[in-house]
Amino acid sequence: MKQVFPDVPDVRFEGPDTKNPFAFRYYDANRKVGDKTMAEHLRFSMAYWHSMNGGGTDPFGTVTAVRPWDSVTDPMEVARIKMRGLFELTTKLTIPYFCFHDRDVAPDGETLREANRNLDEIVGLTKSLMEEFPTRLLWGTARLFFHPRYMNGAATSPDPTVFAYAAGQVKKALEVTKELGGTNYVFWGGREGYETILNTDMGRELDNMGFFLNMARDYAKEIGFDGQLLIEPKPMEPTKHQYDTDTAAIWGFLQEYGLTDDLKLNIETNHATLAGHTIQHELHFARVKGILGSVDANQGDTLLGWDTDQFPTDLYVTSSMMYEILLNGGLHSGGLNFDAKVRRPSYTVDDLVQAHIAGMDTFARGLIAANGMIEDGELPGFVADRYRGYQDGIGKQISDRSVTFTDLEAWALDKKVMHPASGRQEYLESLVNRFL
Ligand code: XUL
Ligand code: CO
Repeated sequence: MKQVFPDVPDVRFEGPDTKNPFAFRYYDANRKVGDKTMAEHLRFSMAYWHSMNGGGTDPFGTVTAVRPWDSVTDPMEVARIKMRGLFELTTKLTIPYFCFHDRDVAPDGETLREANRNLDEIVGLTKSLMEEFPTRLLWGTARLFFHPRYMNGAATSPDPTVFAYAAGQVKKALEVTKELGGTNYVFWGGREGYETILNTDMGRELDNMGFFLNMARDYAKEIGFDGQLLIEPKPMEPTKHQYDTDTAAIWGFLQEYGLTDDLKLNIETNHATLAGHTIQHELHFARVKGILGSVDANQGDTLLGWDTDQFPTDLYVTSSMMYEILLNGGLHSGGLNFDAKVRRPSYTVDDLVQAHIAGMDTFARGLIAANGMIEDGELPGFVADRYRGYQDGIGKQISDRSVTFTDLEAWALDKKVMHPASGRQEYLESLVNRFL
């Protein structure tokens, strides 16, 4: 069969000195870092919606991207070409996984039944492509934010007919994710939030969202889907406020609605930026609560208040991410999904390929740096040592929860000077720099 991207070469590791823009300088799939290979640590994934559907549009301008299917008019034929194109590109880039929303890969329909029929045809094609290519599904999801019916949210819509439709759509998306051997399934709230509190019954909306996710979890179990369910935080955009604001807000939500055993988090770098956190904060919080599932790897622009979804090229950021991921014992069934789009002026296929290479190399370097910090031991050792007071004396009693306020007052009443050890922030920041 004719290739969709015949001009894209196989991308391979050539080392830091290569001048070849279609080679990896740092990502060396089989190189061991610690106890695993780079490929085992990093588990990269391509996002169908950006890499196949992204055209470079913005609120001021139309499509700039030039793609092989531009002259094809039949939407089902375009869908077939793009899916084949995705398998080709991931294979040439040695990206082992991809992710998709239901409506990314096949045209919508007048009814849910019609949309499902279109989806089934493309799922059939995808299964046969999986026999021909090594690419596998990291996660599937449902697009519950694009169609006008979802203007007020899906599970949090004030309109129960929209809630019902969304449930039907997620049911099907879970089925096809299972059929394609998906390792995870993602819930991203999209418009689960509000534009104004003036028209919003927040209590009912949150309860409905909790019920919706309980039904989704139950249905996943009913059909024997053994992948991990993931929920993705984002504080705003497209709506003014989204309930899944950040990792900590979701942790509270999962506890209230009885979902902590079954849902973990898919954490996105740019969403952390929008929430006013570093991505390290978000990954760290999820790690200590045991809910770090997967990562949408991109980067935002700290000077802009929107979700720019840029390819990750900031070495400092990827190092801090890989530090948390290594301390988490890896991503397990999750991966690093490039939920990232090329800039509007980067309109060629070469730009798309080189953007993925840049992201993969930046994470490879981040992995090496983070592994260096952990093997060196000074940084994690400093943190452990900072809390050593909790190992004996009054600290041990506090750790054992064997004291009351009255006991602590009695202990403190006549103590004169309490001067904690230095936090040594500047020293630690320069320590991190040694590994970059
Ligand atoms: C939107 C976003 C989504 C989710 C999947 O900001 O990140 O693409 O990752 O719905
Ligand atoms: Co995302």
